[in-house]
Amino acid sequence: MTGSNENILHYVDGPLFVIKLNKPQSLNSLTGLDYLRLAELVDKADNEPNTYFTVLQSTGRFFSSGADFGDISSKAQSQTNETELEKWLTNFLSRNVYVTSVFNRHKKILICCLNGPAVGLSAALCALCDLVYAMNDKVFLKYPFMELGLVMEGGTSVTLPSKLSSNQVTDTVLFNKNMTYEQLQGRIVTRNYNLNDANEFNERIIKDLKSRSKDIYLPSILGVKKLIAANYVDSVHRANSLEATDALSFWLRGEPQRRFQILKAKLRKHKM
Ligand code: CO8
Repeated sequence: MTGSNENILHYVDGPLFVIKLNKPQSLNSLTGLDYLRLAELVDKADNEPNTYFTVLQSTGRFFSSGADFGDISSKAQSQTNETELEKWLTNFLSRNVYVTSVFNRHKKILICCLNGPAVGLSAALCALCDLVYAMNDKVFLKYPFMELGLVMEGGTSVTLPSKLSSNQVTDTVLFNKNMTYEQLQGRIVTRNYNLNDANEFNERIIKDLKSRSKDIYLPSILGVKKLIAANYVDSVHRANSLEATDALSFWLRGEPQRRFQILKAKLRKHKM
């Protein structure tokens, strides 16, 4: 499996396959390899015969601050024999398309436990989950694609307008606003635990899911997932391909790399 075991932990507990981001010191920013490892674990959960719920959890004050700006800057500066097209096909397009499609085709119930904000591609993956639980009303999702010289990605051109109002999404994404708990409540976030401690929040969810799953015939829930997913899976696959190929032209202009470098140099940070 790709990447370090320490950055993303996982374990199986009865019908649950729990995946936990474990880089709180960088607010759970993820390198290209971390995103690949996350996708591999999600796929592993899909292939575990006794898994019905794939639970994404995290640590510290953010669920995830998105793509690691240091990683992208070092890829941008690396001197290789590759053309820019080859470099960004590998480091952007193929990874983004793969990670997004692994989430989109997942057959188990995908649950995102927001202990804090999620940004960028990680926030896009959150919008691909079937259930999203919030630790409290301070959580938000942020899609700073405009500020980074990018376009929508991770299926968000379909998932966000289908879950929220289309004009609200346009306003939020175009002007780099946070998607607040008030906007997410009942649309993306399905339950608020009203807690302040990430460990307690994570443990409560595991306990709740185990207790709730005792009373249901588990194979039926996969049948429900399959039927609901039939409404959107193809649209997200199509959007994933369009989004990534459109974004590639921005990478070839060099604008995202320039803006990630500014973040890395700490000359600027997103308004929260
Ligand atoms: N990458 C690397 N390190 C990060 C990141 C990140 N994305 N976010 C935070 N950190 C680090 C900070 O550098 C800091 O480290 P240190 O303590 O060593 O200085 C630590 O985490 C804490 O961060 P802050 O001090 O900045 O915490 P604040 O609460 O003041 O600010 C923010 C939080 C506003 C989230 C701020 O950290 C920020 O703006 N981060 C950048 C977020 C971002 O733009 N992410 C990328 C989103 S776009 C995306 O995900 C799609 C990219 C597609 C390419 C994928 C290729 C595979």
